[in-house]
Amino acid sequence: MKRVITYGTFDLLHYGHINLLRRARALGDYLIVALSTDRFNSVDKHKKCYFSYDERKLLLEAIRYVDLVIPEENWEQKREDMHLYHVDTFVMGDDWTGKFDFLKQEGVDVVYLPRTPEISTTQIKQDLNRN
Ligand code: C2G
Repeated sequence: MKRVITYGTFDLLHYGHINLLRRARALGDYLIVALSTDRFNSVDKHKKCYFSYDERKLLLEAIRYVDLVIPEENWEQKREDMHLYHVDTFVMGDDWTGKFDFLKQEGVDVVYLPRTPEISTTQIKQDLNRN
C-alpha cells in the first residue's frame, strides 16, 4: 500500500484544494492530510481561519480522496511524520516548490503539483467583501 501525505490549512474549502487532494491520492493508495491546527494557524502561519480545526477536519473527512486527517501542530513535525505514518510520497502545491526537499533524506518521494490558478481563500474573502 502506497501512502501519500499532504499538509495545509484547507480553510473555506474550494475546488483548488479538491484538485490537489485528488491528484495527491492518485499518486498512491492511501492519503493522509495533516491539517493545520487553530493554534498553528494563528501563532505560526499568521492565518485567521473562518472554520475551526474540528469543522475543517469534518469537511476533509467527507472527501472521497482523504483516508486520514491528523493535526499539523508545528513546522518541525514532518520528518517524524514520514516515519510515524510510513509515508512513501509527500505532496504539496507548487507554491512550496523546493521548501520540503529535505524530506527526501527520510526516504520519501517529494512531489510538488501545480496549483489551481485563479482560486484561493484570500480571493474568495476579497470577492465576498466587494459584493
Ligand atoms: N492549493 C492549490 N491550489 C489552490 C489553492 C491551494 O493547489 N488554488 C494547494 C496548496 O498548494 C496546498 C494545499 O492546496 O498544497 C492547501 O493549501 P493551504 O490550505 O493554503 O495550505 P498552506 O497554507 O499552504 O499550508 O506545512 C505546510 C503548510 O501547512 C501548507
